Formats: sequence, structure tokens, C-alpha cells
Amino acid sequence: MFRKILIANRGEIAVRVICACKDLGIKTVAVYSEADRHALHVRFADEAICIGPAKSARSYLDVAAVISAAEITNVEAVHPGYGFLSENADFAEVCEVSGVKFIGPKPDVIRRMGLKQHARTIMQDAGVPILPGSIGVLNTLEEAASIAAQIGYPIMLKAAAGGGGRGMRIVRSEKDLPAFLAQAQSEAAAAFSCGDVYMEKLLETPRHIEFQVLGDEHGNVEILGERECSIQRRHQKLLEESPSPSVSAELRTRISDRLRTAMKSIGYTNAGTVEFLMDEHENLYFIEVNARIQVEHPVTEFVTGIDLVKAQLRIAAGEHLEDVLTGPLTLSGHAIECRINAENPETFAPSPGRITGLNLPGGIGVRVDTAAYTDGIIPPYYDSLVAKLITHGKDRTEAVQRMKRALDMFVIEGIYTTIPLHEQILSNEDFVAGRFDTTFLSKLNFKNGESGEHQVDIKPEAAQGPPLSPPLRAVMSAGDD
Ligand code: MV4
Repeated sequence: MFRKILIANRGEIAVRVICACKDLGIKTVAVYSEADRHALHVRFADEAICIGPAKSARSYLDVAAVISAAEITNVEAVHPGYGFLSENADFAEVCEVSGVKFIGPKPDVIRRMGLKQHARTIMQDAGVPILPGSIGVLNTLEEAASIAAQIGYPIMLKAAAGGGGRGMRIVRSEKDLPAFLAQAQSEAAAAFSCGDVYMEKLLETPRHIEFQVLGDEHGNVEILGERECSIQRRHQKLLEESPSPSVSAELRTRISDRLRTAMKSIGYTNAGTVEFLMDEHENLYFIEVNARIQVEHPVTEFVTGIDLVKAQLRIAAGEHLEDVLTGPLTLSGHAIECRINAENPETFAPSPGRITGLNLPGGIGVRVDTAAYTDGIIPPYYDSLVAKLITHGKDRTEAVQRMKRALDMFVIEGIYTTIPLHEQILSNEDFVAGRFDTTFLSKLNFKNGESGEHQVDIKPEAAQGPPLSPPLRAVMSAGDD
């Protein structure tokens, strides 16, 4: 096993990786920006190195700064977390040539999975269902028109190098195709330095479901169930769960068997996620591969009992998957994760600032992954995730009940958070019944008789700043004399 590794990330995931390292007896090196001098990952790592100014382009995304820190501290490996450099094939390659193990898939596998149309072909060849669409990228308008006529409108144009909702265009009729194709191509070229675009049949109201993958460096691959990720707004996931309420045991087995073949065929190693869309007839269609550990990995950890970050470290150190997964895979109970973001409830804009009061929930079946502490700061430079609240129960009903209880006992003062939004979701009748798709959140407020996501008026109390009730600090200091 590694003696010491560097964590090229910040926030809750950096703390999460430190936890796994402590469990395995691995020493840790934190890197931090000038804005994160007092961050929790800096405090809990064995060593810490400042790698640059607050802006991530000059710190957490600076390949030279991160590699220098790795060399100075003499680490054997780098864990990239999610976001930042986690799916940067060039960074993974720089690590390898510097003699530092990159804890993730091989650079060329990251690069190939980043080309969405390539991943599509690989999946199709392994018998994984894909949406009707183009084989590879679109070369001419004539070709695009011919494929669209064949599969029928509406269709979606997607940037080959895109993902996560960037560089997509819906085309509803043939007359719009020339202009939209040109737009999609120039937008893709500007955003990703690659103008390649491919085509898929559009699903209007899909569910978003993803499968967790682990592969070792000896050719073994296992699939660890799926996560339901349909509760999102503007491509930001808000709530995830495992298992998905709409995936049957037969469907799970069928897709897992084909994914195992596909991921073996490409030499996939370490942790990864394969994303699917589900139509109204419960058919799953592959859309893309994420070559990293994901934010929502704890729901899979709860139902499988497997520490995925520990698994990443052990696999990267050369261990066999059968030793990492102790015994046959079993899925038990149900887990839900709520992402607690620092976000204005009216405008959905980030709400950075100082946390003036904090109470973390606990009790049976409750887990909190966070780097937040009282008087700590949520800086404006990075994503607005404050904490992940994860609950587990014997079934979905118990997981929902425990989540409601935990949300109720979760107090964060000084900043706005998504806690009230989660309370609204968990008391929604359709959510509780498992009846929802990716359009659920945009429709939520309409169903409540309000004006929905087009509501932009800021209520007077919101304009005055974050709520400071209940007055936790006053209660805490009441008995001081
Ligand atoms: C789609 C789609 C409908 N039809 N592809 C958005 C993110 C990217 N990973 C893929 N996305 C979509 N691809 C076809 N052929 C709808 C979406 C989509 C979506 C997917 C998952 C979760 C939320 C979403 C929100 C809007 C659109």
C-alpha cells in the first residue's frame, strides 16, 4: 500500500479521502489556495502546501503547481477527487511520467471516454443499449438530415467533447436543422476546442440513472448497482438515491452484465460511473461515462457496504478486485443523499459567506460528509456544496423518514441553504411514490400553486440577508454564567 499520497482537491471530498487514508494508515498531503488557508482538509492532512491564489485556474486547476507539490512532498500517488483535474487526461499523463500514481483510470481511457460518440460505439459493440442516432460524428448537413429523417424528430445534437449538459441543441423539425447544426458546431468549437457534434433521438421526460463501476488492474470489473439522479435543476443534481425506484432486479442484472463486458473491453480501471437515460417504458439507454469518483458515491456505499474511496486506493496500489470486495455483492436497504448547497432560495444564486452557527444531525442511519465548521467560510470561488446528508434505511420509506428527521435537526446559520427545498421535495406526494423524472424540480412550484421556476421576485425578508433562527448561539451561551 502507498505510504503517502497527495489530495488534489478541497472541501468535503478532500476530507472524505483523508478519512479513507487514515483507515488504511496512509499519510496525506493537502494542497490549498490562499482562500482555503483555514479549511478543514488543511487541518486534518499530515502536511499541507499552498499552491496559489483563490481562483481555481491558478491553484486547484494548475497542473504545474499540483505536480510540484507532489514532487516536493515525495508522495507516491495523487487522488484527484471529483471536478478540478479529475478527468484531465493530460494531468493523469503528467502524473505517470513524473513517477506519481494517478488514482483513477489510465490517461488514454479518460481521453477516450471524454469523446462521447466513441464511448457510444464501444457500448453498442458490447450490447449495451444506446439511443437511435449517428454512428460517430456528423460530417455534413446532408448526412445529419438523412439520419434525423430516419430516426424521426425531435432529435438532440450533442458536442462530442461536451457532457454535463454543455453544448446541446434540441431540433424539433427539419427546417431548423441547418442553423442549429451550425450553432452547435461553433459553440462546441469555442467551448471545447473541438467542433465535433453527434446526434441522438430526444427523450422529452427521461429519468437519469447511473451505474457504479469498479475495475482493477488485472482485467476484473464489477458493477455495484445504480443510483437514481433525476432530482436536478439546471444540470445540478440535488438529491440522489440507491437503488432507483424504477429499476427492477432483472433490468439491473441485464445492464450490469453488459456493462461488465463493455468496461473490460476498454481496460477500465478504478472507479467510474456509466450514465443512462430511462424512457417511460423503463428502457435504459447509455449516454456517457464519468471517469472519476462522484459526489453521490455515499448512497452506493450505504447499500453495498463497500468503502469506494478505500477501494480506489487499494486498486491503484495493485490489489485484486476480489480482495477489495469481500465476498459476493449484495444490495441491502435504501439510501438517499441530499446535497446541501449554499444557495439563495429565491434566485438559486450561490450564497457564500460565514457559517455563524451549525448543528449536524446524527443518529442511526445518518451520515454527513462535510468540511463545514462553526465560523468557517464558504468561499465564493468554488462550487457551493456545504454538506452531503445521506440516510440509510431498510427500505425507501425508512430512508425518507430518517432524511426528514435529519433535515429537521440540521441547522446552518449565516448563509442560505437548500435545506428548505429538500424538505419540500421529501414531503411531495409524487416523490414519495417514486413518480418523477428529470423535469420534476422545474414543475415542483407550479404544483404547489406558485409561479414555478420563472418566479424571480425576492421577498423582503430574503433581501435583508440570511435567516438567523432558531437562535442557536443564544441558546448555547445562555448557561455560561
Ligand atoms: C439527453 C436528453 C434527452 N434526450 N439526450 C443532459 C446532461 C447530459 N449528460 C445529457 N443530458 C440529456 N441528454 C437525449 N437524447 C436530456 C438530457 C437532460 C438531462 C439528463 C440527465 C439529467 C438531467 C437532464 C436535464 C436536462 C436534459
